[in-house]
Amino acid sequence: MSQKIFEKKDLRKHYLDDQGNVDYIKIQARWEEFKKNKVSLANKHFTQQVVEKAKTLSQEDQQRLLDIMIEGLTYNDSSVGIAATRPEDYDLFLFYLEPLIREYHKIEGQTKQEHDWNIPVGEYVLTNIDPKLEKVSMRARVARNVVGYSLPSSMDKDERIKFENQMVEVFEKFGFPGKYHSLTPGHKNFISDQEADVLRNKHFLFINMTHDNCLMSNGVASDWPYGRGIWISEDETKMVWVGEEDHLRIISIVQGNDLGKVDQSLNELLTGIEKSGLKFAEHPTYGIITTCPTNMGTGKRQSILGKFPNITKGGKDEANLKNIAKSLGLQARGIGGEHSNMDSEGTADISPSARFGVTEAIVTKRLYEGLIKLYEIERNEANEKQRQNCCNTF
Ligand code: CIR
Repeated sequence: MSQKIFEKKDLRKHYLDDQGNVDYIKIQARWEEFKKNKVSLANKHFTQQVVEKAKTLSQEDQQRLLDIMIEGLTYNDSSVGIAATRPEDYDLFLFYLEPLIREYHKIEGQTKQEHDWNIPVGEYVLTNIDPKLEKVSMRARVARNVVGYSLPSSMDKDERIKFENQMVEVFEKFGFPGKYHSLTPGHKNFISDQEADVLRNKHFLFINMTHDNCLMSNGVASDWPYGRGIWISEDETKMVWVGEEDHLRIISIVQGNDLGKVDQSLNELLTGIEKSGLKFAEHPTYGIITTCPTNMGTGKRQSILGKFPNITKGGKDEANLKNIAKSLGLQARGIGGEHSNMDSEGTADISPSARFGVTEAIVTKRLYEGLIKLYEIERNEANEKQRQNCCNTF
């Protein structure tokens, strides 16, 4: 039986008193209940001091505070459980969010996000790791939110449509040949569900967000599919998601073996969008402002799709790859992104975990250095398997 998915506007009512004000007793009771199982960062950092400080805010701001943690209050399997509602949340609620951001990004002492896109072409070449890595799907993306709009978790339908239309104007004149595909019913660039699925099968377009409990509960998926779409360059190497977890996810996909080339392509696209006059939300300390605190800093995620049949034992032991990747500062996900599965060849999307306190250039370096070690482990596992097979024949 399919599970009913609830929306933010219904969920938040559980944490209000009879007058419609935020009820901290109800919130704390829920967090305590969850502590028996899994403790999200939103839960862990909602201390008594945070409650006391929160009570000094206006009721309007207290309602916002409830909104930013509604996902964590709803689902016991959230690991972070936070979705910011507007860029200012990272100032107003810093008394709650700062320790959480520090813990997630392992920040010690004072750190200020710096940017550096000076990523050399010809230095991080995958065939130097393994000659078989000649034609690899390499991806990089940055998350961006535009100043002047609420973040996706608290946009209303009109604001989503207005933002999408502003982006269509950018795409029409920013100088890259390509096409915008809109999921908004009645939009001049509308595409059908079938056409959208073709783009999903190519791993270009994001999923139907209403299928994701987290995104439904925190309001990011509200008003689906209004204001959502994707711009794709003619050669299908550059893309922009509009209206997913952040206003924009700016993406480059390159088939090849030089990690620097994907960065070059991504930076061209990002610069093109910036030159069109959009101003991206940025925090003086925490860098690029994103809906999920996990993406703060560079907002950059860079990955390759690699095959790890030996570490994953033919795709049956995804956890082994995830654990090894983690120990190397990498994340391993399925081919369809977070929460998706790997195939029988152990095909996984591998990226560095670091987003904050590293520059864009360091993200690429970390990916390359992590891959050197990961492929070495894969080769060792293959050799070990071969050795066992050989001995078993006697
Ligand atoms: C959680 O808290 O478990 C989810 N909201 C996912 C956190 C991972 N990051 C993300 O979606 N950008």
